[in-house]
Amino acid sequence: MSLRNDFLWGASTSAYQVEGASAEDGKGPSVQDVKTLVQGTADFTVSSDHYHRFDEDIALMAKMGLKAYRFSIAWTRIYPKGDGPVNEKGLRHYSQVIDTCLLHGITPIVTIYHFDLPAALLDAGGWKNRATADAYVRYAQTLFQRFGDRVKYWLTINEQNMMTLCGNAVGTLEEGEDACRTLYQQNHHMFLAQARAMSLCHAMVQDAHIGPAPNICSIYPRTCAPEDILAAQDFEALRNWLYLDMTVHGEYNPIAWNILRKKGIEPVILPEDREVLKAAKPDFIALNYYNTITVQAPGSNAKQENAADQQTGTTETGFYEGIRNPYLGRTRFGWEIDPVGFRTTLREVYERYRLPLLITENGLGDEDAVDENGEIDDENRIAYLSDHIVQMQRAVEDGVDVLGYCPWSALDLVSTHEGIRKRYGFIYVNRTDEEVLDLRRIPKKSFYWYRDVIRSGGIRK
Ligand code: BGP
Repeated sequence: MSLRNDFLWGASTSAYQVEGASAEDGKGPSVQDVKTLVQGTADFTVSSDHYHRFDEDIALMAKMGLKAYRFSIAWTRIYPKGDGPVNEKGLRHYSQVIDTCLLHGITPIVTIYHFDLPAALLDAGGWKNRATADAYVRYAQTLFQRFGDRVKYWLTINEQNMMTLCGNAVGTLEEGEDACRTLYQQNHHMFLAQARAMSLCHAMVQDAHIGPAPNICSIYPRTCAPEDILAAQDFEALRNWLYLDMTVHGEYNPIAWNILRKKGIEPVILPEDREVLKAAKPDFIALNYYNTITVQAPGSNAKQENAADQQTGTTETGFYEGIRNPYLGRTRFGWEIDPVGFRTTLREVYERYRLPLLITENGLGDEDAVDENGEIDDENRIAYLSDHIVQMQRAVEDGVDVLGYCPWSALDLVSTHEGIRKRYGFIYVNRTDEEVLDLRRIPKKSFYWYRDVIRSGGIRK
């Protein structure tokens, strides 16, 4: 094993999924607070109450041995309407969170924007409006100004590719005939916002490291039929390389662009955009990995996958059709499990861009239960994470430079569209989708297991 000495063993959360206090201390509503919830799932008013309990939670993370904590800042705590007057109470809160991390020797890794666009900006047109990119840049500038002395790792936008490909799952899809074209225009404005934030961060923050945080995975062809290979290439261009080519090289991926053009949904680019996009350079690539995806050429015989969330639902008529991979098992919530695919993904991304990689999400959503001894025996999660860590280590042995591993999630939180029934944490939070209960924290078996992995610097296998 040759992980770096300063390897960032960590864990992740995002603001709306963990904090609660959704209208406290001046916070404005975000799209997550106003969206229509999937029936039977908790809303985000209390979530895991991390807003009030961050002290206790970060102390537990320290007990687990975390070297890093990846969390997001709620845009609407800093700018309740997305733009306009700043909310000092929101800034004070995150300043305390950052100081608490540092007190425990935990490196804060801050996501600037994780699925929670201010509702006021949505009302004004959301990301399809260029002014949203200006508001994002002002917001990012405030964060760099206030926290840049203490935060050295920044993530621009969480899963921009999923907001574009699965707008229905994360609340960015607009209804109407032009929905697809709008999505790619929104996407273009997010590219501009990200590029400007990266350049600004380098100008304002000493020793800054900033990068994107898309959801990236290897795409498998169903067979070695050349048509299936083409289908897989089309999908990986549209899902992976469109985002990373733009972030790293400031250019649209040609294959992806051609798909957009053929579908008549390519965005409008202004002449001045090119310079902005070219000027920005990330220091690393952060990526979220849950599983690989398998596709076949359009019109093949195998049954298509029709589910639609960020890890499934992968059909683009005329280009590729998502199918089930018969070689892989699945989680209780239907996501395929592919640790070796984690290794192939890391190799592909590193070979292509030669930038250090930071894993910002990976994990198992499961229905954990407290047993009669008051303990949570989450063996499935331990097996999932263990297999993925081993494959990450193999990727490092293969020559991939990995900065750190921050699985999802540090503690239980409300899933984006499947409620708190779908748990991911190392720390159990005592609540259900129906009842808030006492929100007591209980370290799961995986908590102690991960602590030991961190202590021994990885897994020897
Ligand atoms: C990623 C998101 C996270 C989180 C995770 C698990 O796409 O960045 O916010 O939600 O997926 O997904 P889910 O909650 O749908 O199970």
